[in-house]
Amino acid sequence: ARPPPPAVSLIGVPTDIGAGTRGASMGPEALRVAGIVPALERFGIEVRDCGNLVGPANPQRPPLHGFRHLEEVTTWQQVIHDAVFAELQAERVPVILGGDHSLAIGSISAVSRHCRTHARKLRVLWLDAHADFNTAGITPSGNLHGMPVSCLCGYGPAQLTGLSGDVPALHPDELFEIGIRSVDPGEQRLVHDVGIEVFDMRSIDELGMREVMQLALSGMDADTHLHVSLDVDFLDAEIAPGVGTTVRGGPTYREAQLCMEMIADTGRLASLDVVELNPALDVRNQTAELAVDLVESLFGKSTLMRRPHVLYGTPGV
Ligand code: EXY
Ligand code: MN
Ligand code: MN
Ligand code: MN
Repeated sequence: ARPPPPAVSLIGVPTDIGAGTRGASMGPEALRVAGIVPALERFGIEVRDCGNLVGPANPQRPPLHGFRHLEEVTTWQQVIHDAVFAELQAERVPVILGGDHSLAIGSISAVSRHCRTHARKLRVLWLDAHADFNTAGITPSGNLHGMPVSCLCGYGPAQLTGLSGDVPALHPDELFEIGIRSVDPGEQRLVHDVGIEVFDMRSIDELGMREVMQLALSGMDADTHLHVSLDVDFLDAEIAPGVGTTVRGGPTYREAQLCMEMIADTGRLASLDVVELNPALDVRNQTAELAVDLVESLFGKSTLMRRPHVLYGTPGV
């Protein structure tokens, strides 16, 4: 049977310091306005809204040595790491309301530290249009929201790679990227050389979302901590206009729902980032409302009372 509903802690991260376009700093409030608290409470989940973290303002400076705002981003990540780690240690499920995607350096570093402390296995699903695997040497923009995965895997400045207390915070074999359809030339080479498992849109077209998710969720067990990093630009731009870096050709509403439902079926979701929502670009808060819909599915909303699923085993076995 499904485990009892988890206790959730919402942590707002109102910053756009790692992005090229301003506005993601308003994301946490837009998700609250879209009803994220009652949406979760409806399932019997105890929700604590921890409010918003506080960090440096966006200085809007040009890149320096391949990074924009490295010092300010670093300060944010330390604050995020500490807040997320505290909720995990209290046996709560942190849901981080972004904020640009650089925040995942802090949140996943905390998850990694927590897993190490409790001898748990880590699985990260990175749902995104982008690989987010740039480095200072290859980035076309200097924006740190294009670099969180490389930093977590140990490719980046020490102040960002070392937050978990161990480098790398995330091993490539703990990570699956899904929905990818925009990778810069130097980034393509690095993703290939490091051996990141990427289910790009072509894989979803060819295999279907169901098989992709079976592969991405296979091999988990009762000791696995599943972290989902949901960049709302994962979604097709037609249904999710409220993001700064839209790329056409993303998952449809139903494909995205199936993705979330299959994650919920594992019963292993233990932490979540919802990032890159940009209310300044949204239309009547529809992207925030869509994100809340998907979060409901992630926490187990389903149309029917289906038979409780067991964990996904190895495909074909
Ligand atoms: N790859 C591009 C860059 O590094 O500038 C765009 C990155 C966008 C990152 C978004 C949030 O996922
Ligand atoms: Mn835990
Ligand atoms: Mn991203
Ligand atoms: Mn993205």
